[in-house]
Amino acid sequence: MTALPPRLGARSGPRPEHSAPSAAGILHLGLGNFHRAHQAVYTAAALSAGSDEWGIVGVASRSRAVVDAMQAQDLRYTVAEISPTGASFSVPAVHTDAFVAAEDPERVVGTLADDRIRVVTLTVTEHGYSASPSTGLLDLNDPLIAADLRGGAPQTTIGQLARGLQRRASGGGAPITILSCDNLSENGARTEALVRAFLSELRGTEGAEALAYLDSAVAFPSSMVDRIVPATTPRLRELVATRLGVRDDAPVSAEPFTMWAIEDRFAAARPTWEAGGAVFTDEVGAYEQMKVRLLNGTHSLIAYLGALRGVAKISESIADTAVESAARAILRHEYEPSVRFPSGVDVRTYEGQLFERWANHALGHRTAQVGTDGSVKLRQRIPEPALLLLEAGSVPHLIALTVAAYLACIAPMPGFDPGPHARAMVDPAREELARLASTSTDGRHLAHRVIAELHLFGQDLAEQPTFISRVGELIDTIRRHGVDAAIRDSITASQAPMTTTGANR
Ligand code: CS2
Repeated sequence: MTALPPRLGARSGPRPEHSAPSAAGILHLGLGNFHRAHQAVYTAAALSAGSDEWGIVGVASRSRAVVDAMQAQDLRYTVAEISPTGASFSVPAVHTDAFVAAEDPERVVGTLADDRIRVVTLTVTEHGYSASPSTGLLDLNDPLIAADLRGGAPQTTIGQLARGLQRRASGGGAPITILSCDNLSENGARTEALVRAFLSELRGTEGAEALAYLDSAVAFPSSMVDRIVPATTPRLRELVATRLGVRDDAPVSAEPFTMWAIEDRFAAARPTWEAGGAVFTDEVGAYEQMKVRLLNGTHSLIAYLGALRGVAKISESIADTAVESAARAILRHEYEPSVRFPSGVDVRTYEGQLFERWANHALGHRTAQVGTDGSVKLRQRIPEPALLLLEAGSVPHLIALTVAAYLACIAPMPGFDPGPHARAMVDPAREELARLASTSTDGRHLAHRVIAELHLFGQDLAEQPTFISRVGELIDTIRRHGVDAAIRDSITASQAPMTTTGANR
């Protein structure tokens, strides 16, 4: 019998290349794979460069799995960088503690109020901000927000931030920076607006002290984060065991590409993340737009088309020439015209890198993962570029195809089977959308109810009948003639001379 490999820990496995943190200066909310392969890796580089007071207290929102594994491994885990030509491994050891917010929300508040914490980073996903999809404002109808406003230990991220800042304000109010690292446009300003909305809803003058503290000592810079990080698989655990000779129950894999653009507007000290290649810039808005539309928007299209074509992986989806043509068309004709590129970024080089990154077959990034939470992700990715084109008199056929393919996956009409990868997608709006699909007469009816009545993609797109009926037509093409017919139809239409939106007015 072969002996089991020892568990990864301070005494087994590769030694981190940086010094151990001497203190925790960062509280991180959202201890998922993305954080562990992104901010944690930049923080490891900062520690290597000598700033040892920047350890991270990592907080998982609900799940114990990563926290338990990290605690059993002296807070270590492996990052496997996977390219088509091979894998390389590192073991960041930047966390000083890890716990689960849902089990101990009071501890989140207490840690945020601790003066030694000077930066809070967030990767809680688009869904984690408790914003109404229709208005983008704090969703006061969300029962968890309502409960957090009533008091008691807060369960939502916005509630935790607001309650933590309230406690910090009353305890002397040392300056602090809240840094969103999620794929939302203007993520800093949006996080600030949501926290302020929460505090403003508190009874009487309860939120007044914290609001004044926000004015004087709290900064919410924006940041653009980028690295493709798949969910962990048993194969990754086996790869780590074989290559490093240790058992790691919480490894993460990631592509070689990584980028972090941060607005340099911190209220207090910050780690020297530039040691890991982070760019501090006043052009974060441009970086965000470029990334959220070109990478994420096109990623959604590739995921939904791939799932409907029956493929499990993003790399398999983009390997199909029809999907590749759809991706090229949406980039060139529908996303690029809406983007102001950051200085020094060459659009063709960036686009070339995107296709290489999506084609990384060794990474195993799944269509179901990218297709998950579409109701909140698409809201960030599609409305503005679609509206710009509609206002200029042309129809964004491939953005319409993205929405049609999304609805075909999540809200299939009776008699249409979108396949196993679509069924595996998780979405907070799935139940409601499925109910609408089951009682809609055809694709147009469904598109109308979702976009015009439910305002799933915001209020402005709700008033665009040409777009809505194009989405409806494409839903019907997908269910009657198949996804390939819908791809052909959208590409042909997007190449036709400018379509007028006369019917729109
Ligand atoms: C993806 C992103 O799941 C998704 O929707 O588009 O997670 C994407 O992989 C990252 O944003 C890349 O930085």
